[in-house]
Amino acid sequence: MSCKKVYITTPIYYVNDSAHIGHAYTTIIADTIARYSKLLGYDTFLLTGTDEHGQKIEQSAKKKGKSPKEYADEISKTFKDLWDDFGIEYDYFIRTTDDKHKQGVKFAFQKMFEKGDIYKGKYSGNYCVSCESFFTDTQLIDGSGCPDCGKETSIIEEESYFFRLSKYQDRLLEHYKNNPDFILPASKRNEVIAFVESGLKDLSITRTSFDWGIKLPENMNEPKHVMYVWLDALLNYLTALGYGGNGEKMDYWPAKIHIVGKDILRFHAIYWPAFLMSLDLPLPHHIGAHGWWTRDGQKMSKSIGNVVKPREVVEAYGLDTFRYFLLREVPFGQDGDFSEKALINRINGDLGNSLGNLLNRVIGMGGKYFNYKFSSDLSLFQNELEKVDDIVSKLESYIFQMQTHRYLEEIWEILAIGNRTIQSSEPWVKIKSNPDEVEALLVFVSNLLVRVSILLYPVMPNSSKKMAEALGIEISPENYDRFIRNRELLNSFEITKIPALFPKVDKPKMGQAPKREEKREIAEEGLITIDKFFEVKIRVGEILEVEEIPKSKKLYRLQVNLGEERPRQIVAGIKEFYKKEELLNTLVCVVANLKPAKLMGHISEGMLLAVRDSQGLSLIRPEHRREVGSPIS
Ligand code: ME8
Repeated sequence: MSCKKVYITTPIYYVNDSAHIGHAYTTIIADTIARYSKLLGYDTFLLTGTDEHGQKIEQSAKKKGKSPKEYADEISKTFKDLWDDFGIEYDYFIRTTDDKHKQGVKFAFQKMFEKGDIYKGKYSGNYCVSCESFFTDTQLIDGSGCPDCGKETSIIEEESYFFRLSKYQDRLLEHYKNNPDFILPASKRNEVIAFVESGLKDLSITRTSFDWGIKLPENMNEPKHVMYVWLDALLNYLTALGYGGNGEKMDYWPAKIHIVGKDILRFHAIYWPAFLMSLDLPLPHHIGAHGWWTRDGQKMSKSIGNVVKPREVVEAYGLDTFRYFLLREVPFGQDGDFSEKALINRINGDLGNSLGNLLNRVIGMGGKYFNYKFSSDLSLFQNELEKVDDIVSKLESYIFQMQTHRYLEEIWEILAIGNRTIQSSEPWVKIKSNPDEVEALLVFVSNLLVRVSILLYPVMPNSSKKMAEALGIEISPENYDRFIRNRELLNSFEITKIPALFPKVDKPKMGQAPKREEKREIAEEGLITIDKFFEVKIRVGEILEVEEIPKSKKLYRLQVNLGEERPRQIVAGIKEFYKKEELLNTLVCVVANLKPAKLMGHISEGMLLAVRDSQGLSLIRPEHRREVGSPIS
């Protein structure tokens, strides 16, 4: 067996938020790939951890009245506890506040500096605190909006050290060209290439505007500067292996794959390889960028209160089903939507009807007809076995190409062959006339299930172990070799009865009833007087103009007549639901005494009333035409 070393990483998570489905997704994919790699017999190292420096975290801590370190300790622990409770088999949990990490980052900085890749200059740029990123003028939305999160950026001018990113532009392009699977999936590769081709500017890598970060090496005598959080964070992939210290695990480098969300691909596919080139280290084999999760079709946000909390899902539906859903529901790289309905469909369909049912049939018939022991040769099923072998031979490549949904689809094809063969052989009829054929059928299907249980282990470790136990085998690298690589078949089985693995789910379980109760209580407590209601001035308005806002998918800029001297400008997030002509010269209801706010760089002087549900958004309008400016009560 090979003792190849495989290093797999998740992003390190910011400690200004608690874990949500996006974090769980990245971590579960990484855990799946790591478990698969271990089944293949590879010496595997899985890294995860928390990203704890930077202005954003400094500010969040301040809001809670805590020191940044206290705050980071608290949140970092919630991530670690979650992964422990989810059985994530990480080998090391790194924190960027660890001394070992700080020492490694300083070492790297010194090395890049000595190489001539770092120089001192002045930086003036548009900075988004939320994303901890600078943007060029052309990247901004409407002159000041952050292209990633939409929030206002501010101009920061400060003395800064720069990394000569521009020097690596050609080498990066060369690398993408020579290694077409460096960025996975392929669809994301072109975006990165286009960005690099458009010209790389040197990167500001120190800050003097805040304090919560790693200081520069002492011999540089620059106490005001702290390192840019992305330089600090990316280097975690090396410091976790002992880089800049005892280097004891550096033989795991280069990483097999860094798994990241699409929003942080640029940092991993451009900055990171350039830093590594500067440090004269080999580049990772792959950067795998996954898509974005929404909930019931809507972007998740704390203010809407629709963030999917992984613990809640797992408490309601179980860990393995959640893992299966995440990996099966969307092709890696594409955006996905979480809804309880979709999850329940996967549980009742794929897991209950196909997988659970096949196992139940073997246990049921095996028990009833053969007292749980059956044996036979498999000559009757050669054709079916060939088809299964064909599928099994393709599976390994899907995993490291990050085609986890394909991997699962193909396993379900094996299950379909099993279920179809039972259906067409009608064992319940044949058991009287030809019990030998029924016995052979059960041996055949049990062999399929042996393979499926091993293949599913990386995705659903607990259920597949139970399946394997029922079939009398163990899940191990040795058995992966026997049953998957060498396609060995067993001629006899002694099986054990186990309870149904995936009982049918009849109705949603994620604590909906209590939530409604809670809401009612809040509603009663929150009763207001009529006077309070009249503090809100709502008026009838007529839309006179509708304009698009460049680069905004959601917003229109409207001019609305409220019967005043001049029309009001209102920026409204209704573009996805209304065409311009459906709005022009129509009546709407407008909150007229709302404090003006800036949205994507445009002043908005009011708010339209609308209702939003699972079918979309609908404006609230007067039933009959009424005079503009009329008050609504
Ligand atoms: O970016 N759907 O940390 P982070 C899918 N500290 N994935 C999502 C998501 C969603 N709705 N929301 C977030 C950072 N993510 C940096 C990483 S690595 C050297 C430094 C993903 O906590 C996001 O894409 O903001 C990212 O991969 C991960 O969660 C961590 O996000």
